Amino acid sequence: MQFKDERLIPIFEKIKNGGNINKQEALHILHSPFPLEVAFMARYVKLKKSQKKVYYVINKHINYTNICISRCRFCAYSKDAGDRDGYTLSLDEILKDIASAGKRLREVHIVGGLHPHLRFSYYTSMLENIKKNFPYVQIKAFTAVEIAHFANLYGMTFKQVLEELRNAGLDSMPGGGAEIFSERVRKKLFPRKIGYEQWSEIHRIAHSMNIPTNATMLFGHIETEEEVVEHLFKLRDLQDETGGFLCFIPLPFHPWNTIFEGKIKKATALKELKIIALSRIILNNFPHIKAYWIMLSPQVSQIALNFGADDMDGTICEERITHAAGAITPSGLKENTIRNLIKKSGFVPMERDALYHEYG
Ligand code: V47
Ligand code: SF4
Repeated sequence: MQFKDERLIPIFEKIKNGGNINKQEALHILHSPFPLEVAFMARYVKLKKSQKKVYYVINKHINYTNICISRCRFCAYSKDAGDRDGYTLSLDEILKDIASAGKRLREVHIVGGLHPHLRFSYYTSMLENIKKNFPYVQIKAFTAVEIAHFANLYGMTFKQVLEELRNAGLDSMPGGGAEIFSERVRKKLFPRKIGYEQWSEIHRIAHSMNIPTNATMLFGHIETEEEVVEHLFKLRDLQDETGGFLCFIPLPFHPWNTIFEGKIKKATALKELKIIALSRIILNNFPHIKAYWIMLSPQVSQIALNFGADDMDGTICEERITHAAGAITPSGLKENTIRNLIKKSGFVPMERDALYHEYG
């Protein structure tokens, strides 16, 4: 590769030698006037990790309640208790929903708002009943934010909460609630939500119990580029320490139906792609980078595969959080559509489960 951006040459040397880039180099990657050269470097890392494979899962998202005491300022999904648009799914509704997805379902992704009144048994019996009725399904559920909420509400330690949930059937945890690890932004956008200290403590405990987890980053709001880089470096250090992360998912902020509608525009596709590439390059110790098509669009996700992503999430069926914030993407995709998106980008579709076992 003949780099037109000469500042990328020493960066690529480091990447090829398996080294870690520094913060200045990370910022240069975001500023480089040659994004296709950045894509080339990220693709190099991707090919070394997962060759030409791109993973997807037959899954279903379940958002059990939109009632939430956190009311983050970027969230269009949550409601206050007592609001007439608030809802909480019953166990029966959840089980029917899962049954409707058919026997090839491999993963349920369960997250919800921080509900002030539900009993802990609502969550444990949800997991137990899912396992009992659908033993072939793996359960990826509850962000670190929900775990912290359960610990507060029910007077338990993080570890006790995780133990009870694991005994009830929890297989892995999603990466949400990380937002951006900046106290400055947290105070402005999500002051009632846990910050990096507690988020990382909960993931550390989960990893020590062999519960694998994911990590996310919400970008394209009021964060600075330095805060993006800082977030990624914190995750790289945490993964060096525990090794328990499976996948990183960058989430572009959707401003519609939030206080930022008309004030902040959604990130451009180019910015989304640069963030995917930067993530792949910095997080060289994460096995997977996800192009979350619900937020990126199927088309941008397809291009993201050439910017270092190696996972397309899955069929999803019905998504509520991003669609409340104005997403115009479909709410679910057929398996064949995902496979074709992957093939048409020149990659090999690989069905997986929540733990990345392959079903070639
Ligand atoms: O934590 C909320 C984000 C997250 C908005 O682990 C918004 O595999 C954009 O974490 N615009 C939940 N984003 C989604 C999530 C996730 C999704 C897919 C896969 C996985 C995984 C995790 O959604 C929240 C928050 O960061 N969010 N509001 C919004 N207006
Ligand atoms: Fe609640 Fe999650 Fe929305 Fe924040 S992002 S208000 S924690 S549902």
